[in-house]
Amino acid sequence: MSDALHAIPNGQATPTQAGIRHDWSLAEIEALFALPFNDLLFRAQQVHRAHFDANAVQVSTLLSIKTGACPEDCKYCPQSGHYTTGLDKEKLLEIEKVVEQARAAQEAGASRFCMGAAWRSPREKDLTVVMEMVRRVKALGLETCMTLGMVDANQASRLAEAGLDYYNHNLDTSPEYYGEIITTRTYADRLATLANVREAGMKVCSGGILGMGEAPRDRAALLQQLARLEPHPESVPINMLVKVPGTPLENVEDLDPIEFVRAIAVARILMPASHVRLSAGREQMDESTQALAFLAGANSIFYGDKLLTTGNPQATRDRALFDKLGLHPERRDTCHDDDQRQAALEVALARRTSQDRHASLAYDATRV
Ligand code: SAM
Ligand code: DTB
Ligand code: SF4
Repeated sequence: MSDALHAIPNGQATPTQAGIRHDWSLAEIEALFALPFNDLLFRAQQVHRAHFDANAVQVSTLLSIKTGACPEDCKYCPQSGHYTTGLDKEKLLEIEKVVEQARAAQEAGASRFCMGAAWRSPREKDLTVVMEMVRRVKALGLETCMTLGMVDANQASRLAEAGLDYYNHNLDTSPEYYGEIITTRTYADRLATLANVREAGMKVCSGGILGMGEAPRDRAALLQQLARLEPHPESVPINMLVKVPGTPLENVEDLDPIEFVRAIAVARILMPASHVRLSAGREQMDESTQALAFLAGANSIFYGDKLLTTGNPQATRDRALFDKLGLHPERRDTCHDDDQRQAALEVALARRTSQDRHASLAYDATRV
């Protein structure tokens, strides 16, 4: 076994728009969940193979760039200042430290570096620092992702202009169950941030958490909301709740792993061309469940022994799992990505220029 994950050409089919829908009804989604497991996985495999190399897995590494003391009250989160979880809070990391960690992740085989901050939303002085982090990490040749809480249109544009490829902001659960989990920001706030990210020309990473005591219908409704986003998020992280002592959800009942795999399969069918990430919770999952999740269409993971504040399988264990399953890391398709990104940025820029023009016309008109 080698020391790092090495990407090899994966022969990935170009994702097509054929069969992409945004109008799945709850009844249709619940009917997918109700299929016999083998039929559901067969269908998910067919969709997966029509859009991707079924043995290629995108590999991202996470770093918490600002930890703890968050003003939000997300009941699952060890970083919320509302709960006592024994976490050492930290200020925003120095840029050099972030670059050092990004280089290490790249050497270990990651193609994307995701930086997370425990903020409700970034403050002005923080934004200029994280923009520099983006520039420096991108200069290493890594894809960049950030999750910094809510962003308005201006903040999203500035992150995009700094070169940020992906912005992660999760819907977390269904609109109906949401109020049981978070009271300090609304579902509509989350959708507004996702719209700002999209408008700015960045790729969207959005998913949720399962195993928070939600009903089966909530899992279906979460996936319905994600599939309603147009276009679909390029990246859909499906997290299994990591139960952290001190959080209100520390004793919630475990979700059956088969139900979790079903949700991955349904996400794959609803969002055929998106990367579905088998996200948090892998450390607590056995290899068979992870293998089933890959079979159900998961094609992305977090790699490296830490998520933001909790553990993730050791890189050596993941390399052994990839070897055992014959999986390989997906190679970053730089040219394709950069072309797409450039086109999206140009559209966003043109839209902003036209909005600015309208704004100044309106202003002039009122002065006359
Ligand atoms: N503070 C920012 C925000 O929430 O918008 C970004 C960081 S936050 C930790 C990113 C995501 O991590 C959350 O939206 C949630 O989906 C996930 N997450 C947090 N704690 C988790 C846990 N204990 N188990 C699984 N996922 C978790
Ligand atoms: C996502 O959906 N999961 C990641 C990432 N996006 C930022 C975070 C998981 C956090 C798990 C708990 C922790 O380590 O603090
Ligand atoms: Fe704060 Fe994000 Fe944790 Fe919510 S999920 S408490 S916003 S760090």
